[in-house]
Amino acid sequence: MMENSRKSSTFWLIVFSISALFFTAAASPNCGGSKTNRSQVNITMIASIVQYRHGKLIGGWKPKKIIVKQGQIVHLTLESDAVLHQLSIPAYRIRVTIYPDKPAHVTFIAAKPGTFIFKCGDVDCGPLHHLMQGELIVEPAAPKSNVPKK
Ligand SMILES: [Cu+2]
Repeated sequence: MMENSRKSSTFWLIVFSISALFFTAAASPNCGGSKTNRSQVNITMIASIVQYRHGKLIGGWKPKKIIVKQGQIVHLTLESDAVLHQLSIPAYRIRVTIYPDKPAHVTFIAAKPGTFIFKCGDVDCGPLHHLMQGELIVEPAAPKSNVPKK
C-alpha cells in the first residue's frame, strides 16, 4: 500500500516537472537570452497592403511561410510598407504592432511543433486585410539518440 502511494506521488512529481518546463519555454515570447545551446534564426518580414492589381492579388506578408526548427530562438524584424499592420501568431500568443518607418522586433522560442497561422491582427489595413495570412511551420526536433557517435 505504501509502495503504491510512493510510486503514485513520484509519477505526479515527474508529470508536474515536465509540464512546468514546457510552460516556461512556451510562455516567454520575449525571452531573448538562453543558457542552453539553442540556435537562433533571424527573419525579416515585410507587411504590405493586400490589393488587386491587373487581376492578381499582391501584397501581404513577405515571406508568407516561415520554417524553423523546434527549440530554435526565432528573432523577427517586422517592417511595414506604408500603413499600420500587426503580426498576430495566436498559437504563440504573439501580437506586435508594426508602424511604418519603424521596424518592430519580437523574439520567441519555437517550443511547439506544428503548422500555425499568422495574420494581421486588430488593425484595419485595407479592404483585403483578412487575406493577410501566412504560416509558421515549426519542424519537430529530432529525437535524441542513445547511440554514441563514432
Ligand atoms: Cu495589415
